[in-house]
Amino acid sequence: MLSKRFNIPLYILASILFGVKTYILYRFVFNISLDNMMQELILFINPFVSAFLVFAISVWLSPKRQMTFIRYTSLIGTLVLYFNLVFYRNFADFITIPVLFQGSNAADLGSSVLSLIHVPDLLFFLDVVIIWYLSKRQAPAMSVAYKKRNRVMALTVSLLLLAGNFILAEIERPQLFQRTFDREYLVKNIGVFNYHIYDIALHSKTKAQRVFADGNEMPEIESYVEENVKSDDKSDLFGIAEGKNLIFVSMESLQSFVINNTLHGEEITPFLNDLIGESFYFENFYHQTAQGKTSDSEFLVENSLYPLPRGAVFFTHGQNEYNAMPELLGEAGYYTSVFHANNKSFWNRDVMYDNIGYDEFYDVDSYQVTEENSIGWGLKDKPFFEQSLKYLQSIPQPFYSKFITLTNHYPFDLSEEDATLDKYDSNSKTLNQYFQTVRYMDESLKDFFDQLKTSGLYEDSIIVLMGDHYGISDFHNKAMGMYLDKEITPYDEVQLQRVPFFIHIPGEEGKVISKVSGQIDVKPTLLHLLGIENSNDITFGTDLFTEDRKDFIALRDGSFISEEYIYTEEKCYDRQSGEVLYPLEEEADSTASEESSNNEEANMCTPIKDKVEKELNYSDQIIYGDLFRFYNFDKK
Ligand code: GP9
Ligand code: MN
Repeated sequence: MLSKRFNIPLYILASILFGVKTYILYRFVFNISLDNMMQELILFINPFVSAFLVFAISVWLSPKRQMTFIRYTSLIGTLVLYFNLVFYRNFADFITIPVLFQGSNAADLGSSVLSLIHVPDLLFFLDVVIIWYLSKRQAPAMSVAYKKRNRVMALTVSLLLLAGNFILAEIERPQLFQRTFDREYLVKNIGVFNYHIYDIALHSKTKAQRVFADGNEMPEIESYVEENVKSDDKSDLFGIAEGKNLIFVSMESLQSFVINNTLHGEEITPFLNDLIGESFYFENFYHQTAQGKTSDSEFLVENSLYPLPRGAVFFTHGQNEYNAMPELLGEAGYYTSVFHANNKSFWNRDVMYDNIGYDEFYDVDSYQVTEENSIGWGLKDKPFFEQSLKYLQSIPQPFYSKFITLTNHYPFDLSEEDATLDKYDSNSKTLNQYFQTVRYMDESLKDFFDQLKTSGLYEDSIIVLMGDHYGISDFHNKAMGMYLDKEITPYDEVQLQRVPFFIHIPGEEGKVISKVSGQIDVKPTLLHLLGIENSNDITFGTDLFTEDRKDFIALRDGSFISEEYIYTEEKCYDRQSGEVLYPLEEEADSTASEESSNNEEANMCTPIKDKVEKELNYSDQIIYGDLFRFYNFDKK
């Protein structure tokens, strides 16, 4: 009747009703943050796109079946939405396949499920009732034997809509699918149904790679690690911080080039510069992250394994077996926690943290976040540290606590009153603002140290500070070149991947350490200082205080840095001078003969390059195959 009068085919009516309902759910039940008009637009479009995509399939069916199809699609679709709604009420998150089958979560939900179902929810099924009524009572009038032309038309329209939605999503969040950093982002951009399809695909792929692994891969990897990475040496510093609290601060987007450097004649990081004098400071320390950004740096630190070449390992392999720091420290009697004022599901942290043995995750819900105390990504670093302190004082000691800062994140926005350094003046707004947020972070760290001192926690703790990854990409090379007063070559790009790494042990004298080092080395180094024996571990990094160390740092793209060389983009450079050693300029174009100094054998980077490839590949195998489930870390 309804659709007759307006002459709307039932599948279109069903799509509209379902779309409206989904949109209401997105907008008013799921707490989806919308930062700009584009996001609003995408969120508005995607419910209708997905609904139309499915309901439009009905045009290919016989008139009678059409009605059945539309009826059940509407019912099943509503149930899927409703399950998500109930799940969301409890977990403020979207269902993933692993979570659905994860015992503890299901049990959590089971006990409280009744309290999550509300009577007004019945309204949620209103459109299903309408569709059932129309499809039963008005079937003869509403069933249409669609002509082939109309069928093809419906299919074309649904695919075009889908493509349009995906294109907008890609513009809004580049590499959405490869990065898969947050379920909320996925739902926001492609809708809850496409998100489920994606989740199922990702899950099946991960499962398949796991299925083909049987543990036979491990001995080869083990002997590689034994020969190339491990060292039996213990430095004088072994156990120097035994029983102390470990406070780890992940400094968002902080690169080393700002350390001991100035802007407009002023120090950019006065606090950190002073801290160098009282800490072990590693001036040639590299981040080794890829698409998983902060989460990749966390993965490196906790496991001393490499993150993956694509995607965020936190997301794609958050359920693997690991032998991570929180677990090891937990066994040694530590209470382990993470402090980070962002959504717990960002980077799938809730799942990963639980899996690697963290006792507690103080996420955004543990903080008072207001309009005044936030900027950009959320709570500013100063109130973040301030508000964290009460928790830190209340947890059992010794503890391992990781703090993840946020203010120095792209696009590096800061309000006037928080800025204590003038902007830089170049063609890059990003770089211009970066110095201000870096300074703000430096001040927040100073405050944090003061708070640790007044609270009495300082003396019993060691404090580790690390830059998580670059903040200024090579996209800003021109402005960066202007600031550093040189032209940025691929060699400099590698050198710009240095991030600050401080180990501050109260009472210990400071020392600047120049050896080449990286995030892969953090776990063995910290365990060494805390006096924790971990001889069966499989790691690709080594303790930074022992002499007998693996002599290169591999970046995730296959570039590497050794004491002598830097290799990147198929060129081998002298690390100190930056001079190209291979291939040699004058011969680069000539047809090199066998004897030429430009054959591969003359490339002094080749031996390490081969090792780097091997090592990255072993690390990937461990993750893709979930190989640690076959490995006994307690043997001997
Ligand atoms: C988000 C924070 C920043 O929670 O870790 O993420 P990033 O984009 O740097 O990975
Ligand atoms: Mn980061």
